[in-house]
Amino acid sequence: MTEALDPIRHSGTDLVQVECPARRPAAGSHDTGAPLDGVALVTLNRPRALNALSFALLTDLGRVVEALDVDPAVRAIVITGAGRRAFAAGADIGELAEQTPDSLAASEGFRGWDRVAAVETPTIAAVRGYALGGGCELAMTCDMLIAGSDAVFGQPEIKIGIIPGAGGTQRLTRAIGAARAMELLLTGRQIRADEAARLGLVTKVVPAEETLASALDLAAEIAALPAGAARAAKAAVRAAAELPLAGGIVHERMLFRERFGTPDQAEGMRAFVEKRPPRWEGRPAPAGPTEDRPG
Ligand code: CO8
Repeated sequence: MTEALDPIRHSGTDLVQVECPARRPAAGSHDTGAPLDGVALVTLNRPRALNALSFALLTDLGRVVEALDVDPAVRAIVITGAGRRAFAAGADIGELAEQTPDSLAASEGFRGWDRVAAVETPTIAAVRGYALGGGCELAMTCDMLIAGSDAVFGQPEIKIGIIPGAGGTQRLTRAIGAARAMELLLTGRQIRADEAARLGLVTKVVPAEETLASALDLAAEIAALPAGAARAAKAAVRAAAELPLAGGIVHERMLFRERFGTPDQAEGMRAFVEKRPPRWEGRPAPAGPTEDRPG
């Protein structure tokens, strides 16, 4: 079970709220359903500024996801935005306007996206409304992306004289291909959920009101499976974006071998042979870096 006294893991901060375990919103009402075992919900909480990602919010977000990542009771993390209008409308432009090349180089602000990217626990973005600039970059940093039918994605930085600076040029290109990414990055054009789905940017599109419930359902499905295998699958897919094919296959083989001898591998295969449901162990301690792991 989770440690009841850790405020970061269980309620977050003013800017980044945490519900752990998350509760699934009941369809058509404001009531909440039963707690979802193993699922944490992280909510970006600046709805009046369309959840613009200030440096303070990004710092809190990094602290929160890192705390959840080492909580053995957390096996999937959903990130969403407060309110219906936005996941996040980008980095806080008021703050960005004050920056210089030197201040940005010294800033910890960039690390918010990197800290989300670095967690080993599977992450899911639940996007309603605007996911623009750094908000789109944050959604793309997650492993899966559930878009409400009202979601709007884009990298509009060119319209304010800059370019994406939190991975947008790289992750958008990997997600939808260079020619399509170029058009979106060089025009700043916003796209709606259905186009984002056609381009392969999102996992699936759902009716707007069902966005969070759908993301939580996906998280609960993943959290019910063996956590070590889920982390290994995530690490292997992530390696595909960073390694040449031959290196990626070597990495996958190493992660595959590591599963053997784990309690979950033994239990999963024994349960199959005995024709009964498996009983999964708790999550193993997060693995430290090894020479075989990329980056
Ligand atoms: N930053 C700060 N405040 C914002 C932002 C933002 N990105 N987006 C919206 N807001 C605020 C508005 O200022 C407004 O506040 P107020 O009510 O006090 O005036 C409030 O949110 C509501 O916004 P609007 O009135 O503009 O609402 P509209 O429905 O008219 O428009 C839009 C919605 C289209 C989303 C519009 O707000 C908009 O264009 N926002 C900016 C989108 C944008 O350009 N995003 C990219 C920002 S740059 C970036 O993200 C770079 C990331 C990498 C940098 C890494 C640095 C560490």
